[in-house]
Amino acid sequence: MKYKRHLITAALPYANGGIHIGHLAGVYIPADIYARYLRGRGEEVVWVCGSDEHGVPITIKARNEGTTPQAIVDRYHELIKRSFEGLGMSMDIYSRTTSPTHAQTASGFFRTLYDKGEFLESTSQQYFDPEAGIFLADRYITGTCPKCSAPGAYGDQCEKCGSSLAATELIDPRSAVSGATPVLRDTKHWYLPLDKHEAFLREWILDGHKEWKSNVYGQCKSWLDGGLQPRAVSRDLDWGIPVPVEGAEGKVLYVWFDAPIGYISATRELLPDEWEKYWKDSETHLVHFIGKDNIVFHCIMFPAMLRAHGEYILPDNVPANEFLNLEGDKISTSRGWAVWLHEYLEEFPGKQDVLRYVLCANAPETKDNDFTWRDFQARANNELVAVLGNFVNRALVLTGKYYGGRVPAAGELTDYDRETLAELPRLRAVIESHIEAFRFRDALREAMNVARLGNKYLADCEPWKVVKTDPVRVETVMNVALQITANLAIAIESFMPFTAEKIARMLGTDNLKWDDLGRADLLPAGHIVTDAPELLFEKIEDAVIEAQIAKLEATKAARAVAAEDSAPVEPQKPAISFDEFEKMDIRIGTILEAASVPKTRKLLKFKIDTGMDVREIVSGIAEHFTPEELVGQQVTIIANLAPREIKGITSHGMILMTERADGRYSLVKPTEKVPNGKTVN
Ligand code: B3M
Ligand code: ZN
Repeated sequence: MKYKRHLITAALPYANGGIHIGHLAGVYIPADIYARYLRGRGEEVVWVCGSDEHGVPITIKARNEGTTPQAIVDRYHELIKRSFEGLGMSMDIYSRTTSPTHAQTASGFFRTLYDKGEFLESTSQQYFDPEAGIFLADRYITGTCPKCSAPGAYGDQCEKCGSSLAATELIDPRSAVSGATPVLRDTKHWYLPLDKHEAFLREWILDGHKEWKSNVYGQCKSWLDGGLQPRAVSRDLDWGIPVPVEGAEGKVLYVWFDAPIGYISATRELLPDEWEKYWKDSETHLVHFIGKDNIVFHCIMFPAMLRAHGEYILPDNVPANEFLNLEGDKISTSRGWAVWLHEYLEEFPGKQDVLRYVLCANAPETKDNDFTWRDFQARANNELVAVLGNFVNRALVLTGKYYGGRVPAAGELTDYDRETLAELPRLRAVIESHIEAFRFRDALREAMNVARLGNKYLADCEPWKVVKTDPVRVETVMNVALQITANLAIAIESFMPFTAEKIARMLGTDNLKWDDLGRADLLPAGHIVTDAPELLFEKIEDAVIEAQIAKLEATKAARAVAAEDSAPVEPQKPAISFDEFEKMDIRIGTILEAASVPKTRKLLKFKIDTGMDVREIVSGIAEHFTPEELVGQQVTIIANLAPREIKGITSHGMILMTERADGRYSLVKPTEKVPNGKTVN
């Protein structure tokens, strides 16, 4: 290795929610593989992480829950820390940006840049809530979207049409804190002039780091080609690191200025006397693990900050991953569409490595990828159980059966034995080249090829048959199989540490290290291995997967209904005259018959007694009602709607109903039984 030491950072998760599989696949599992691998190679490694506890979303969550931001971050900091530990994330420290060390480090960093004149100061107009007496962050201002007229748009974005907005564009702005109409007031902020660092960043990245992943390099290039602008590094908020400048009361560091410095303060906490050699010595290899939405902050903003400060090194690589989707849809905490790590650990005890394996094998390394529970089951059963678990189990069961768990001496090796064993150092070299290029999916596949090599060797040598005719040959075969098993434990340790530990324990070894990988003499003749091996993995049944999918759908539906309860209602349609209303003939009728429409999923056809006649009406509610439960119900229909042909059936009218966000429908009907044909006015 060409570096004296390695400093690894992983994006600091916001402490306003749990960790989900998108975070793990994007950031934390790659970082853990890389850290474990380097440690396994005997390298000097420090991996820092921690909770990102400032920022507006945390204050919004606190307000919505009627509690304090500190209570929110305390809750989620603990949850995240515990979850990471449960999955074997081996960061050397998991700190937090509400720590005193961070406050001191971040404000000191700001003050250094301020004293060096690295900031621009500018006064601009921002919305102020006269009732609450505070300046309003964009998310705290709502109003009508100027682009699509939807109500409930925020000061920075309209969620209905997706437009990015400036708060001053909102029509009829309101404070989300007090409901008052906000007023524009002057406010001073400090700006990092990124444009001043543009030429340096262009040369440093576009010329100096052509080896960066193409998704990262490409995003940096488009940011730089777009031209960099000064970026505010302070905010009018009462939650965050106070700006350490006289006259800056009520102002805090912008969370994206504060948070990356969290990497530095975490290192200080971990190594009070040695942290500077990690952050200020050019022989440190600094790697940031992040998701693609953080690229600009880690490749443009933070390096500009570090350069402006002048004492720090810059990152050597930022191997950002793309996004992981879930069952074909974006992961969304607000919509409840996520698989949470803390829930997985509870519902799949002892299966940490199954999740680690699937999320690495399916990682969105170069493009967004999709996690499905069916794929999770398939990989668990067809790869972990059938390949890895099966090989280790056969090697140990046969050794137990033939030799009481004692490693037999190898006799004369055949060419095939030698070819097989020669694969081990080759696989080691391939795995190393992939990991060091941050290609963890490829590295994992090659690590699993050690197990495939073992399975093929046993299948080709058939010791269970040959033992009857040539027991001496089988001693060699089982010796080779056990050497492969020991190599496998080493090869998978970075990816599946829990399984590697189990294999090592069953092999009676606790000192296997990376540099042993590739050797054929790891288990000497006579060494004792377990003669009662435990199964490394168990099959995951359909019912388990179906329950997870049902849970996802139910959570999503519940969140949709909850969101609907607080969402702004559809704006009223343009007014109509009474005469126009008079044209509609709205009646009460009774459903006499109901049946599904063949070859359709959504349609039901009805025979409805309207008091005037019995007519056929088709309605798209087959997914929400059974025909049986509708027969006999009274309904409200628009009787004089022009007939429409639907799937070959002429529908004479429309049944009125309302739909909830989770797809539940409600019929609009009289509160007591009325004669069919009664008009509705
Ligand atoms: N808190 C996480 C995110 O954007 C953000 C990372 C900070 S790393 C310094 O999801
Ligand atoms: Zn809009």
